[in-house]
Amino acid sequence: MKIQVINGPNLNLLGVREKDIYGTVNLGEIEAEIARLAEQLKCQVRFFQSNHEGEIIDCIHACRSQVDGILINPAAFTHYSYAIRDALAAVELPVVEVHMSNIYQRELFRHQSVTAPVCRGQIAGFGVDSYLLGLRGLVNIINGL
Ligand code: CA2
Repeated sequence: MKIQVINGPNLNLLGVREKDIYGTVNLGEIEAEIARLAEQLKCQVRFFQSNHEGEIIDCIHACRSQVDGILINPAAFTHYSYAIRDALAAVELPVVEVHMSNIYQRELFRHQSVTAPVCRGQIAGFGVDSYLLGLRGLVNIINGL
């Protein structure tokens, strides 16, 4: 089983700034935790991060016929990128959306996710655990559980 993990804009700055909201862990450390869990769950994970909408869309397109599911934190694109939403819908793969922060506790503009309706589920508010819970959920979906 192969899973593509996608992280959107500014997540490369995790652990460097805004530590009060997102904690002190950096993206490399999050990816290492995901990789550790993936090994336990016997799936292969590959990682992609970009600050550019088009690159994220290209990555989603490349998932077709290459992976079994997508775990994505679209970051701020969550709230307005119809292009990423369309790309996720087009590949017809199970997608789980994750957010480190509880977007529903924050500014009003973060309460809307335009991408969540084309995902199988969304997990928000558990910090790094959002990724780990999301991965477990995605693997279960792929296994038909
Ligand atoms: O809670 C999440 O995971 C978010 O997807 C993070 C996004 C935000 O736009 C979403 O509303 C919720 C932002 C990630 C930016 O991360 C930074 C990290 C350090 C310094 C600046 C930004």
